[in-house]
Amino acid sequence: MPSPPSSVDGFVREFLLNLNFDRGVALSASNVNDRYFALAYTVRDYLMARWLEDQRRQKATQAKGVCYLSAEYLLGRQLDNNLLASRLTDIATEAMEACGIDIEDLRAQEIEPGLGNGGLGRLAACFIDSLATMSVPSIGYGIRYEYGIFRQTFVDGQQVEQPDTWLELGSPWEFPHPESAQTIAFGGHTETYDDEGVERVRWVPAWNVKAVPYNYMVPGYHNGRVNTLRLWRAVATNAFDLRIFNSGDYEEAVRAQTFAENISKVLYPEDSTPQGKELRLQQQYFFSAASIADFLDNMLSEDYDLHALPDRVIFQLNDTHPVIAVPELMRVLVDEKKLEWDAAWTITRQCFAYTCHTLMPEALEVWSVDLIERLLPRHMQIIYRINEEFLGEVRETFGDDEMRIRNMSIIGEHPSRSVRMAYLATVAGAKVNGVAELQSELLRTKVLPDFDEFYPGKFTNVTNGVTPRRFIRLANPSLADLISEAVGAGWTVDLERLRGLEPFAEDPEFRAQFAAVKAGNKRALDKVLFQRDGFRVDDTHMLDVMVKRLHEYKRQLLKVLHIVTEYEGIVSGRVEASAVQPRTFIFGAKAAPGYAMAKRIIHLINAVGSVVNNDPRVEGRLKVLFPPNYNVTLAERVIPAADLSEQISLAGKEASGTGNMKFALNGALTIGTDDGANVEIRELVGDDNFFLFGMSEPEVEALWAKGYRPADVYQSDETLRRTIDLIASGTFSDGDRSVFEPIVSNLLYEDRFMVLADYASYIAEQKKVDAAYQDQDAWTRSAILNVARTGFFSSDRSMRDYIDRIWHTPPVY
Ligand code: 26Q
Repeated sequence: MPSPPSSVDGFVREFLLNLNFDRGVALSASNVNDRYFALAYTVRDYLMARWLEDQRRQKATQAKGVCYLSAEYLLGRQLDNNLLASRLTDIATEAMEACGIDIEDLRAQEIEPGLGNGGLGRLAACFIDSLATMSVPSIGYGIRYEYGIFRQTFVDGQQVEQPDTWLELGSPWEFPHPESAQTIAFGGHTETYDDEGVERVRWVPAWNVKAVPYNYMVPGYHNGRVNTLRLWRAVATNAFDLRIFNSGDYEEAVRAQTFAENISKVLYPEDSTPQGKELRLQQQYFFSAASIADFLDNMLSEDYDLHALPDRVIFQLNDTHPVIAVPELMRVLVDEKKLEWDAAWTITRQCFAYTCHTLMPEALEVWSVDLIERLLPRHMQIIYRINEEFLGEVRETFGDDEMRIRNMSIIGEHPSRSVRMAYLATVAGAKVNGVAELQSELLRTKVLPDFDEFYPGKFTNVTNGVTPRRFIRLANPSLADLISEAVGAGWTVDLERLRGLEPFAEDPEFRAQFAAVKAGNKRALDKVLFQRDGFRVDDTHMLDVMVKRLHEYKRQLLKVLHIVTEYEGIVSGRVEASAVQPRTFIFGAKAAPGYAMAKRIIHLINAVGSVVNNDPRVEGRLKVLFPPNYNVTLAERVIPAADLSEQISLAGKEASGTGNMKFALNGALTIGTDDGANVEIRELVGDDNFFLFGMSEPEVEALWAKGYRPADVYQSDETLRRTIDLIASGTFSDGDRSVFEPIVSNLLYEDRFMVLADYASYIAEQKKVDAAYQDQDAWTRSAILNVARTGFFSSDRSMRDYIDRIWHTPPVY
């Protein structure tokens, strides 16, 4: 076992051993990938003793812990994070230098594991970082997709998806454990049998797959803890191999193998309006069942009394994706462990809690009864019984109010029979939480009001957070140093200490330093984007950034209208170019491959960019950059350089947002609606340090009720008319009016997300942004106050809230 990190020499020695004995190459013959692997192995080696110790301890203490069940983990690169956590950054840098290697080249070699779509997956990654840092007994369970979120490219301004081959060269961070595989069954039928006088049900499945765990280290920050992230990979069971020999039908056997391994092959790139695809349900059950079995088999002491399971574990459901774990635990307890139904249900309903990440009804998952019956016949029976008993209780409380019964039923009838997964999660969960105050309130009062009435106290809020280790310390090292000089280094694990920066906002010297950090980050971004995409970033420009998945509700279109308005103003001669505050607009956004309107909007952004960036009349004033393939790695470069953070969703649609928090913590000011966590950001930073615009959620409701006619807005606003007309004219599509016609007519005649209704208010607020930016010193003061006052948004605080309100799993030191 390597000794703790002590010397550069020791590190060099370990590194060379790994290079020679694990990679099988000499330093002189090694390529950058060999060196990256050897460095990663060296870091791993230093973490290993603590990891083994923590795995032993989680079992030995039998303290209550969290199993975080998530179909997605958007981890980002591991090397830097693990160096930081283990205090090895400096030693490793010097050691590489001693070997004649620039560690920067090795960092660049890592392909981030993009095993998530966006906010929800990144949140899971922040949470496991915080749990490790806070010494909370916990394990993350998920899926080891062979292909993560697609790599986005642009061809003629349109999104083209490429497979994400992140495992092509292997990953040094994973530890496969085929010997600990679980067998996961599917299909078949159920039958009843007599078990010494007790009637029981037996599930006779038709096929199965092996779930092989791949473990990842999750090191806490400077605390010597190393938790585990366990991701499951699907492989064919031996049954498939046997078939090869027995039947001689080789092709069929190979087909069956492919079929099994498809389950963990690819991440579904949709992050809303689930399509009800069978493979997706297979993925959900696959990882949920494997995780439950793994916990029961490996984490409990021998002869554990299952009635006490709620004292040992809470399974946190990250959205409804793992909800099938609920009937699975029931099946295991009743059919396999032979507990009474009532006892099993009492246990189960204390062992789960559910986090809801949306407010949009169309995003709530439902699965057809037929599909569940075919794939998981026993689970369907269990769901029916849960529903029957639940509706029985509802009748006892509310009487035979059939309307209400139908509305609350876990099984929906229209348009066809389906299981409402959010209802199942709400019935089974000890607690149900939203991810920001506003969303939790709307969830309780508007989306699930009957359930709130039936289960008083079940609904709660835990506002999201982000890890300051990755999103400040690693992403913004110069800001991190400046903060540490001012308030000491403790903020990394106690983010409320950023409050100590408040007085520094009044210090001209500190403001100058802070401004210099921002300018430096812009230059660093310039370097990255030039290398990556050939883009240039001018550090005298205001950097106005909108990075997030492409969704109509997030309203990237509103941002486009603003840019086109600015552009039209100048080229029409009504606005003097020299009077315009130079701005660079940066977008980052992936669209779900099947989301046609989202893809059109991407096309429009690129089209506007290419016209604006090539028009000498706006040169030096307006620039639009849309680097393809926005991911965690790019986020870490873009966010620290931003001046203005665009959080402009229609009020009542964005559950929380987490990018909004990352920007504020890195000293960008927000222009935003009263939506999601923006509300809490504004309360904390103060109205003077936040650019609010647009309708509130009640105003949105009122406008719908009154009747919303976007064409009327268009008619009555001259600036808006010029802007839309310019898009409609074909200016951004080589004169071809048809290209963006669907966008224009959608805006004029439908506009579900009320882009036009908020347009005037947005433009007016952007004028205030321009004016505010003229006074650089005042802007910087505001930026510092944003950093100082947003310590609340550490995911460490989110974890404390989960522990206090839901989990009751204190740290174990
Ligand atoms: C479900 C079924 C089938 C296929 C795909 C899906 C699916 C996958 C991902 C549905 C939703 C997602 C992701 C949702 C998501 O990222 N939501 C965001 O979660 C963030 C963390 O709480 C919030 O900050 C955002 O407001 C919310 O949009």
